[in-house]
Amino acid sequence: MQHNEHYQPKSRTTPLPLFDHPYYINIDDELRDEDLQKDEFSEGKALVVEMTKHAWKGYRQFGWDSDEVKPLSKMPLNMFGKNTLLLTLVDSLDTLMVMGLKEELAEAHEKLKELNFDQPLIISLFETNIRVLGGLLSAHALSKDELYKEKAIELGQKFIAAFESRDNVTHIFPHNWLNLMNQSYQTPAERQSVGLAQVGTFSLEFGALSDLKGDEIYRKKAMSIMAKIFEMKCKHEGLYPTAINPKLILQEGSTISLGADGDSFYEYLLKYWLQSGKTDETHLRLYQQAVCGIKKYLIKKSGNYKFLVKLSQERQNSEMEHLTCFAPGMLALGVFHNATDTPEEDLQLARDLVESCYMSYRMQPTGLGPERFSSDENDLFRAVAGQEYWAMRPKVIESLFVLYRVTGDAKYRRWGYQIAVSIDRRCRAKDGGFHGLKNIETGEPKDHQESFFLAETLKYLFLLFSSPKVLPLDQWVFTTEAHPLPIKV
Ligand code: DMJ
Repeated sequence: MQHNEHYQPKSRTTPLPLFDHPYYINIDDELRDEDLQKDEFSEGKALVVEMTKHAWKGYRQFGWDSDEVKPLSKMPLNMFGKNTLLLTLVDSLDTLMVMGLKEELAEAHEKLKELNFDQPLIISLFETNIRVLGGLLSAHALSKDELYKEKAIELGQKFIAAFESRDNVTHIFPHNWLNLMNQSYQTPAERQSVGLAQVGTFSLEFGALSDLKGDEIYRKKAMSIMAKIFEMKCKHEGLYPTAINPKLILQEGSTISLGADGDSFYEYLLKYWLQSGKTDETHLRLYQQAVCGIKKYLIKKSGNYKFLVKLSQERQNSEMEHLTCFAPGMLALGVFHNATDTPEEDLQLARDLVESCYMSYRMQPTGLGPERFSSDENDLFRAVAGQEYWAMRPKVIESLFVLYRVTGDAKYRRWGYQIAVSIDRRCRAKDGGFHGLKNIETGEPKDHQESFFLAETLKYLFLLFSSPKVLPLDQWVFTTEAHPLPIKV
């Protein structure tokens, strides 16, 4: 069967049994635990390196002067209007370095010299911070190449305007929309509230930029945002509403989630403590509280599985988001670094949650999971209506990577390999690049290769199959866009 032919799923009232669909890749029997548990799993690495070259080729051929690529129609795509920040190129630098793809890296380095931040481009501060600033900082940390440092400092300079309004009044929560010609923009909705993850995901990048530049201004900005959020009296033990009222008024029944709008705020509590060389006790304490809150309010048990769901109007929702699948990795990383005094419980929870995330892939005809899946006992792992798409996100693979590093359990590499093969078979565009899926049951393609597919999805797969000595977890901390930054000693 050709990869773009559409599979017609049987109608089903019960979950699809494993192995019962034409695309299922039966590699379980072919892979032995002894092979998977070798220092590196070379078969997996070789597959992912080839996939990365193919993804790069698609961008190189059809998206080179732009942010991303539509690999099926072979057209470029820009994220913020007409101009470009070369998103895929910058997001991929450290992936190319880690995989040793020298030719690709050399052409990226050359092209980067053309990147100009003095353009009338209205950018999302959040996205540009995690993808571009994070990408440059990490590329510099890995290579010590001055070009990456210069570009990071140049971009950081632009960010300061987001903390000022048009009349130059400084404020704590930055505007998300920023004109790179040094003007901040605030939408009416942003005046009402700011997204928790949107404003709470600067600490790692701004901390690293301050160290690089020898100027504390960035760290101070990030820390003052966090301090402001920490002032809120949270009703749910360490958990904050996903929409923060700038006056810090806690609204009854607000949504609490480790999915969209909440996720990386919690991730950065733990990771900023790590980046600080485990000196920032406030971030650690708040991470510990958040873990208690997660266990108390957000875990739902259904059949033999556990789910991390969201709370709306004080009630648990019955869906789990793909985005939330970063959380098992976060919990396991906390265990690795002795962040809480309940390591066994946390690791078991991480294991249970990552299994549900994996099952959300495994139960689909394409082997790739939906954006949101059901935790209802009669409907376990089924895609929620309207959420049947696979957006090329890394979150499940990211957690498999951390879980493998922390436990050495072969099954996490096995599951990752199944996913890698599914991506390769279902999402490869013939002449270069990979695409997402509009529907994980029918396999209908979405003509878009996300920059984070190279930055995160492929990098985490590669690291899952690599020796744990590559970017060891006690020396590097990964930003929410999977850009490794050094941990202070
Ligand atoms: C990435 O840009 C980052 O992982 C971010 O934290 C959330 N969205 C995408 C991938 O899902």
